[in-house]
Amino acid sequence: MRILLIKPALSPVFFAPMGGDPLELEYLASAVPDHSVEILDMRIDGNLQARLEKFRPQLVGVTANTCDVPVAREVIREVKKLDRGIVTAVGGTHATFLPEDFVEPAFDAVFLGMADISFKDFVGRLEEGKDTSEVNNLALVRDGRLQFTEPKPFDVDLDSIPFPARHLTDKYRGKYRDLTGNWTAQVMSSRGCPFRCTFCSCWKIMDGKYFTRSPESVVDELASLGDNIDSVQFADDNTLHNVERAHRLARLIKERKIRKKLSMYARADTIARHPDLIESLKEAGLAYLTVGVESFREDKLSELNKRSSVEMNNEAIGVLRRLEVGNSAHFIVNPGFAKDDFQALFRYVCASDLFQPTFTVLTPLPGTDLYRSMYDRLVIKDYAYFDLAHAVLPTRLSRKAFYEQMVHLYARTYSFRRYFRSLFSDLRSRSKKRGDMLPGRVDRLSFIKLCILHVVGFPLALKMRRVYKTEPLMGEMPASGATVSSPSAAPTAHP
Ligand code: B12
Ligand code: SF4
Repeated sequence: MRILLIKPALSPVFFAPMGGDPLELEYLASAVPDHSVEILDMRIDGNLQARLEKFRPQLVGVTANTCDVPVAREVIREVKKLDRGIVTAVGGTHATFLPEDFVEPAFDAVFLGMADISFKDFVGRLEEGKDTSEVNNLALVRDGRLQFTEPKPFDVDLDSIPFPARHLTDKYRGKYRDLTGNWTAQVMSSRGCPFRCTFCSCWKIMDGKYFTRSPESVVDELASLGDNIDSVQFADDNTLHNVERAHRLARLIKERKIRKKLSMYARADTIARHPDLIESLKEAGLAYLTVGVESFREDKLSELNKRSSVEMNNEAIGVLRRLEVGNSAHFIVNPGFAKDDFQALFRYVCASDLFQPTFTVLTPLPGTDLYRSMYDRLVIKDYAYFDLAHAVLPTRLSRKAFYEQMVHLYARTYSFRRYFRSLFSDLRSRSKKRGDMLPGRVDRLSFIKLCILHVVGFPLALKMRRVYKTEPLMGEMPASGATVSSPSAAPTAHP
């Protein structure tokens, strides 16, 4: 069977830069090795028509996060327009939580949750001309409604899943770069997370369970990556939760002399409690840790059910600084922020010597507890805006002032003034030759990179400053026509 798997283009309102390779599609392709599969990454190659005409697929699948939904729907409509006989499918986070958003004639099947097994079964049955309603974890679009198949909880040994079919995206590899320009690959070493943060859908996708691969299997995969790949991003929700496993992973990477720049997600409490683990990972190539600091206020951390504390966050930041591990602290900006809150956040960033923080806007993503509790307060219901950069909830400041504060926060955080100040204080501390001298700011960007960031960031800042003018606030028709479904109407992936 000829199968085309599509990563949709970024929506025109999206702010963040393009990420890495479409790991979900590489995994799906590896689940059906006996079929002819192609991957079209429309973030890079927009010529869908040409690919459809050349490859003549019998099955087309598209993946979609919530912010991709409007574009993904357009893609599938175009496919069906060309040939109604092509079977179409959608999967990914959004499909898992709100499958009813794909009830339209262009879609044939919606995949719920992890699809490593269900996709293989689906393709097998299609090939044999059998009814696909026997396949688990599907919502089939029939006669304008969803027909759910038997749900089956994910209980797969991750080591038994074949490595992702990366050869299918090799043609794009030069475009998959990390923030410092290295060629990257994504590697999944675990799925799910045992924590229960209210704003996060990761734990919901896996029904609250945490699955891990053995360090041996992960290291085998790392070793299989070509020399052209310098950097590896762990596409996990919580890479280091099992500390013993993480220690073993670090040991094996060193033993097998694998030299890649590694970047991972980690919780602050794990970093604070296990500095020895971070040290060992650093020796193994850990170059960058993304840390969910989320807030500088205790009450907000507990509101988000983060099960961490400001003290823990501070300790983690201290560990990373002492061990000289590059990091990005993630903060959540609440749409209810007043000017003072923005200022307090900036002061915390400065006091903690954070040089590459990321600020995202609190967004009720489908599937999260927040979505259920905040649904009625949404002021933007166009999915394209669920990219964590737009405020889809009401802002306390005027919307113009809110985005100005966001731009201001980024501008001050990444300012030349901060750069030179910290450089100067490093030099001063060095010249004093103090015995307890702290290492320099490891996450401080080089001057050249900071200049590039300013050049790239300038148009983005302008766009953000003006975004309030074009936002589809409630009461107006969203441009994309793909709007939020109510949580009560939403069947869960595993009812
Ligand atoms: C790594 C990662 C990234 C990477 C790249 C991911 C990629 N592959 O391109 C980067 C850093 C670039 C990224 C960016 C973003 N991300 Co992200 N990311 C993740 C993370 C941690 C892992 C994703 C992953 O690769 N998992 C491993 C693969 C194998 O699993 P999978 O993606 O679930 O795919 C399986 C199934 O879903 C299914 N499936 C998926 N697609 C399809 C398609 C078909 C046809 C079929 C049959 C099946 C199927 O089969 C796959 C194999 O079992 C997830 C968390 C999570 N648990 O999903 C968040 C997550 C997906 N990201 C999220 C968000 C919000 C974003 C951003 C908007 C953040 C931002 N502002 O930059 C952007 C969106 C970019 C975009 N336009 O799509 C949210 C999405 C929530 C939502 N409802 O939209 C998640 C769930 C995290 C969260 N906060 O809850 N992300
Ligand atoms: S935010 Fe992080 S710690 Fe919290 S549930 Fe999601 S992945 Fe786990």
